[in-house]
Amino acid sequence: MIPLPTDPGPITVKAADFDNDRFLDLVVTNYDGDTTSIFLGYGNGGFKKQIDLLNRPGAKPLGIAIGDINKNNQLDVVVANRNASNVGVFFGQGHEMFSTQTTFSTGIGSTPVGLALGDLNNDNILDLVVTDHENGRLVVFLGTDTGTLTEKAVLVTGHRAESYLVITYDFNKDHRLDIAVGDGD
Ligand SMILES: [Ca+2]
Ligand SMILES: [Ca+2]
Ligand SMILES: [Ca+2]
Repeated sequence: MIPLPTDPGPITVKAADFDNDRFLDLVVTNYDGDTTSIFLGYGNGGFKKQIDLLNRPGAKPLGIAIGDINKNNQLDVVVANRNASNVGVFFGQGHEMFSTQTTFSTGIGSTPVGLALGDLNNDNILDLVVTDHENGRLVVFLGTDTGTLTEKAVLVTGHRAESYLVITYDFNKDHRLDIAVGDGD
């Protein structure tokens, strides 16, 4: 194992090829550091420079979803800012650059933790599902081709569910994505 230095409190890690060099890269949310870090992979198990993206102080970034939200052929990073009650999007700009964070509220008092991207309404634009851990809710956002997320629905999982992980998948093969959510911590 090769240790990678991160900001304090690394909590979630996901892999994707952000710079289109066919080597997988890593994105890490640093819960205590209120940052999101990207490590670009060499392909030999090594990683080169770290890109540090700033969440708001105290935001406590947690879950991560990766996809091309605004359809510019650059992967974007969506982060659940648990204590800021929003999701933040860092838009990929190419050349190892990302935008500053654009936030979308998940509701006053909400505690967003888990994220899943998928095209829920079959318009060829990614949509976002967010688990609201403490309140037993799922918040569904529909995407637009400009990268804006519009809140579409709030689904209730129940207060005791304490849902965290969420995925989208076409479970019943009707060509419409379904949502599955894991209960509990
Ligand atoms: Ca790469
Ligand atoms: Ca993009
Ligand atoms: Ca869609």
